[in-house]
Amino acid sequence: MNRTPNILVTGALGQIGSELIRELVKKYGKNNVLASDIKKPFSQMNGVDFVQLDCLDSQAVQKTVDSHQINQIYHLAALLSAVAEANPQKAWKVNMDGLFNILESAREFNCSVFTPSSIGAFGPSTPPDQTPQDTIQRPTSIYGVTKVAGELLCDYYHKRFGTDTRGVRYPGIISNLTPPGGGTTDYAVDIYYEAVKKGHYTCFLKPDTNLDMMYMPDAISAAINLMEADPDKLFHRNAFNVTAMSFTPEEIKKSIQKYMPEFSMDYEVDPVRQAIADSWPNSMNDSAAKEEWGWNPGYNLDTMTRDMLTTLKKRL
Ligand code: NAD
Ligand code: AKB
Repeated sequence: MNRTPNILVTGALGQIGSELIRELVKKYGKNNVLASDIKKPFSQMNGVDFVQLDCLDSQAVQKTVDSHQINQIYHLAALLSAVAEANPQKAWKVNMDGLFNILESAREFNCSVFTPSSIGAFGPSTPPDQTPQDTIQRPTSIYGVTKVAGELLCDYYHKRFGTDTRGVRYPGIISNLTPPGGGTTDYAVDIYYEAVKKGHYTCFLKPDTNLDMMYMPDAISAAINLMEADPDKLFHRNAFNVTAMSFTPEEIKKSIQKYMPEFSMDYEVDPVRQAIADSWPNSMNDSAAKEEWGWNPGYNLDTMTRDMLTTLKKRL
């Protein structure tokens, strides 16, 4: 981007938004970042401006973008896979109508837009190993349906109106600041909290369920680096496969046991989340992101485990 970004983040109080805001403020300064969410924040957000904004209210979205002279939007407001499956009608509204309202304001006020897609955009007929960038996308969860439709809608706005839309297909994100919002990959966050608090975790996915994952610092740099990438180099826009590691519950257990040998785990499988996980890839191929904008994750399972346990032991 040539312009100084004046950024709006929707869903800013969620797992990713709460950490993205910090990095955006570090990079662009407080005066260039406006946080928003349908909820109110519990505390002052270190002086960052906050506006309560429901993405389903198109006029409020338009007014916010206009009055704050926004020229870049990170649209994170959404319902995640497990929550979405419990209320598909609401998931369609939030994930689709919310995105539509953001894209319409972006078109009108000439904003660039980052919208995360997910490994959820793939389904059981997708090649599960080294899942290619361009491949079959027939997801079976409502979350996945909205993610594929969202990718297509963002590409449409780029092609039809020239709106600068960009996105990644995130894997499960692991972090220690804000708890995850109700997804299928949440076990890989919960396990660290329970390891530190109780030395034991009961996992809701089967021991051999392989899924792509990523530590939060890499997820944040993926978003910011993609938004800063030279548009001429972007052949794909919505959305790039990005991954940092792929593991099963048994493998993350062993990784924790390297640092906490007494840690134990058992299983009580949740059939809804297991079915969703079984429909997602085991591991994605993210070479397009590497080639087109230099994607390069910094953490693997071992370095992430060390950092998660050190941070949580200090805090809990
Ligand atoms: P989250 O559930 O933690 O946060 C979402 C936020 O959106 C919440 O704070 C919620 O209050 C807000 N919200 C809900 N409805 C809203 C509305 N109508 N208007 C405004 N705000 C509303 O989610 P997250 O994990 O931070 O995910 C952000 C984005 O990244 C989503 O699009 C999600 O699908 C995607 N993603 C996340 C992961 C992950 O592992 N966290 C993985 C893949 C993709
Ligand atoms: C979920 O499990 O719903 C998210 C995701 C991978 O999209 N964490």
